[in-house]
Amino acid sequence: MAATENMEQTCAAGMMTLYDWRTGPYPARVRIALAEKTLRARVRFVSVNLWKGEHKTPAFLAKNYSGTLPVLELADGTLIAECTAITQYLDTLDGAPVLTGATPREQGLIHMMTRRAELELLDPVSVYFHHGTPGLGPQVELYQNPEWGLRQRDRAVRGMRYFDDLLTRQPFVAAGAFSMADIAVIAGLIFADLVQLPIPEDCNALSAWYARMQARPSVANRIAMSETAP
Ligand code: GTS
Repeated sequence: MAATENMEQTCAAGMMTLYDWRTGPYPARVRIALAEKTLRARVRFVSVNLWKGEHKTPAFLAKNYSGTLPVLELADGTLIAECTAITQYLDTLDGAPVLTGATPREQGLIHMMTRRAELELLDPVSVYFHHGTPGLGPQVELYQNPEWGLRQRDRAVRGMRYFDDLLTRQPFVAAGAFSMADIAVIAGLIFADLVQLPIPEDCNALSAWYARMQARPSVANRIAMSETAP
């Protein structure tokens, strides 16, 4: 047990590698978390070109079976995929700000709302991109179902309306402070913007919240962050 703890402390102190894509909405989730937690200096970025299908090569699939970005590689070679898992890992490396909740209640609410943001907004926009538009192009998109893509676009708009209603009653998506759940909704809106799916005009609370989120340095500087040397 002590040996495991020692090894974990050594890894936690070492340099990590983030396999990511500069403008990608899912990688943005980890970039925002890194900036919020001032951990950028602990990470080197390796770009995996989605448009060239580099995430579907055997070499990358060996790192992440799902063939998606981002993936965090720890100093000992441990590979952590999935934004939620990566954010949870980063959150436990140090103290404030806590992105995944300080109490059991906060943790429960933040995980629930993060998953809801994925299910009702971010993932539907992604499916719309891959199925309802040319997506990453014919070399990468080997199967497309446009009808499914368009249904998911509609689901994403419903999701925007859900979060709009929620944000008329509270300043953040879960609990009382900025969290991983806010980051997931931000990523959904970043992706929506990329595929030209605007927030409905009458969703004033969602638009106002997003304007506040975009003013956060972690969000505003997310693309440039990999160009600054650690
Ligand atoms: N559930 C995964 C997570 O949370 O990490 C989803 C990751 C995901 O879909 N990542 C996108 C991807 O790899 C990256 S990006 O589109 O945001 O840039 N997409 C490529 C593909 O072929 O699905």
